[in-house]
Amino acid sequence: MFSSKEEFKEVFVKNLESETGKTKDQATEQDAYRALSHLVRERLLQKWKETEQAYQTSGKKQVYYFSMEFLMGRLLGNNLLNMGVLNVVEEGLMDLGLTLPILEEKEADAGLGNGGLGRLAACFLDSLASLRLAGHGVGLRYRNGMFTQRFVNGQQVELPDHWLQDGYMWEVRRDEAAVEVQFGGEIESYEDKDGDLHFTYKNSQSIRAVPYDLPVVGYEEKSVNTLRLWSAEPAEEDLLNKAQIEQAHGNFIGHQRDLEEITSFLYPDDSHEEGKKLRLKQEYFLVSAGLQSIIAQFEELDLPWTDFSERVALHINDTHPALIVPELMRIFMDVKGLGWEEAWSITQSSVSYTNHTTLSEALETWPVDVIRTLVPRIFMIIEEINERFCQSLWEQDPGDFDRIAQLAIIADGTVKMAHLSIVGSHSVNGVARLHTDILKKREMKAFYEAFPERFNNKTNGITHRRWLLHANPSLSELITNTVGEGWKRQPNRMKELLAYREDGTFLDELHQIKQQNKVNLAQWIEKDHGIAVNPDSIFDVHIKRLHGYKRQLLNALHIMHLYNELKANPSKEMTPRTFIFGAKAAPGYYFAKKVIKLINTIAEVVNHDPDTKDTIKVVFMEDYSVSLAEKIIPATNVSEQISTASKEASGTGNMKLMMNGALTLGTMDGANVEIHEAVGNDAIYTFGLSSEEVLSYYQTGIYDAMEMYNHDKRIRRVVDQLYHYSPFSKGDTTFHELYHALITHNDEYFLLKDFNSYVAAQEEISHDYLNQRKWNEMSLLNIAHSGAFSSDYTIQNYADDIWKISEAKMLNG
Ligand code: 26V
Repeated sequence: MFSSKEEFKEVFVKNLESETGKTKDQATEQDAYRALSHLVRERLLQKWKETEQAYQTSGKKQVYYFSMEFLMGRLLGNNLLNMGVLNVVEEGLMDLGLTLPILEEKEADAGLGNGGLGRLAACFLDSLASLRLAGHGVGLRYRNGMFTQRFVNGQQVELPDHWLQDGYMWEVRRDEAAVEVQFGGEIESYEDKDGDLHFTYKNSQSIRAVPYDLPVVGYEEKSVNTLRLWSAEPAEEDLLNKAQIEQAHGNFIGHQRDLEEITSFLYPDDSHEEGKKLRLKQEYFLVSAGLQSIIAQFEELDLPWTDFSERVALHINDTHPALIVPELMRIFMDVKGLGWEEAWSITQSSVSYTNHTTLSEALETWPVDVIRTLVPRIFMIIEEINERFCQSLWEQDPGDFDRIAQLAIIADGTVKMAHLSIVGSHSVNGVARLHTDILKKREMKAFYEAFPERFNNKTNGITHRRWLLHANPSLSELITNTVGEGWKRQPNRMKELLAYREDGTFLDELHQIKQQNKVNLAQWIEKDHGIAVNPDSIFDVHIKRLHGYKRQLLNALHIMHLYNELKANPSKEMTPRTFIFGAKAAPGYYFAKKVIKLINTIAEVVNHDPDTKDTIKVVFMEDYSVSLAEKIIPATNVSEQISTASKEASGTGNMKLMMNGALTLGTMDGANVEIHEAVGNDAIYTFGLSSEEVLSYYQTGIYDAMEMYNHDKRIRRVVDQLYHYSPFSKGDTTFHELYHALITHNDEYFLLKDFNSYVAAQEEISHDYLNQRKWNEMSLLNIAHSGAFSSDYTIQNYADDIWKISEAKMLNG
């Protein structure tokens, strides 16, 4: 579109003026953002169409990644980058007195996800498009994304996220592709003249599902894939039958609102199963609408149903879209007239499933009654799947009732969504080596023994385009100047940087870049939070959802400990630190909210105490999001990945921070294990119990938190500061729950057990940081080895092993 800066400027100004009716100088930054996005969007439309045609005509298999969450963040900057026009645009805008980053800030951050699972889905879309793989996202267009977080009095307050308020530039509504989804009612069956049973709905409620498509631009604009987000609206026939509805429901508007409610908000808790009917409605709505449109597309090819799984792969991101299995069966049997056996074989060979957590409280189960009333036909099919599955287990092992009870899909009046997902698919994967091992050896052992060939590992990854090229342009430039352009397409080639590990000039440059990023973040913190932080201090960063197992409280206890040490001896030598937090707590997660309050309280105390304020600073950044992460990560020295071993399935923030030259301070959990292996023992700080030890403590129940408290003065001091009078509690009972979690409830996440080894690792960091040469070298090792964690490799592995898809050739080269 813009082969030169001058051309860009001309088109841009013309666009801006004709769109707004203002002169260039009258236009606001918001106007400029919109005009620029419009230009980009126009150009994309063409490429998008070409990609779609190429996929259809090439006869290649297409993957549909079903996910309740896509945490996309902002798109303008990334689109410009992937289209290869970032520099031209940036320079052109500069000539016009505008700065691209400021315009980028005008875009709403599409926060349609909670955390790791949703952001992973977004990284995967970026990799699919960049590898020219025909893979698309299928999700929901929540009118309210992840809530906006504010702190009032140090406490989290949630505000709705009206991200669509000013209109969203990147979506295209596709009325022509709308479908209807049925809920409730009764099922009637009848036999046809051949004696075949048929099922029809009576009195069901029909809801219109309208897709909004977002273009997903691949690097160098090789292909433009699609993220299709479904929105719930009243069905057309409802509008025609207004009078009848008024009679039946009393209130037409209210009834319409009920229907639209399905896509009104994202459930904001990713750690506790909610069990709300509306959530199940969302899940079925996603699955049914998504499948209907995929099947309609397949039918355009005029192929026999037996070819379905050669043309279509359906992936379920965690169990949330698990109803894909019975819904596909329903469509094949009730609508397309296939028999059970055939429908089942196609279903199983099309569907694959990723597990993202072993936390039992997050595993989905639905009461039988809820499913039966909401989607009666689906429930019948689940029952039949269960029946046949249990029968097959019996045939394999007659008389082993225990095994059947353990593996059954329906048990104790609930449907186990993980079991349904495993039984209905041909592939089950975990998201890091350790996680997959735990699934095989423990959580899903019986399933693994029954179907070993289904289980495989796919360690998570992150897109180096957003998290390095876009978020950290100066580091990217240094890498390119040092090893050439190759790493952009083959991120593993960042390893070529290893040749510079003893090159003083290179290490200095690396240091300068980190330093400048820290200065930039410090300015942001000062502006946004009114806190002055020292860019020469260690930037120690803990950014992720707030959860007991992620142990933000352990970090907080360590800061309290440092405070105590400094107060006892104000002249104590201590490397200055800035502790930076970003985290949202689920609105109903009482403990997590208390941890936020505690950290904000600690910040108040240490940031103002004359004995500590020049050595330690604490900043809890409000409203953590994708775009905030992009600001923090390039400026980080220490990456806190301190989950209780065995609990964090993978983690992906660990990879983003590593890629930007931070050193990991972590437990041997999730993908930390693989990061440790990649960088070697000397460029990472590990501490704490191993996953084996943790799991064995849970089994034996011999851990005694009270003993840790009784026998360790430092531990007792910080724990007591939560309960008794202290600068933090001020004699209040605010933090009593935290004390109880640690002592009365025996410290479920082993904070006290790991406290000393954590403090020791932190001391080592403080010591090592003083040797800047050594630190920079370790930082380099992390960057150099981070390419292995690009989601391009992860996606290539999914494509080869699970989906069996290969690169599509575009029409025009
Ligand atoms: C559960 C629920 C329960 C019902 C309400 C909404 C909701 C939303 C999400 C979840 C599942 C959360 C599982 C999850 O996010 N796992 C994370 O997945 C990351 C990507 O694989 C991984 O890096 C993290 O370690 C893992 O915790």
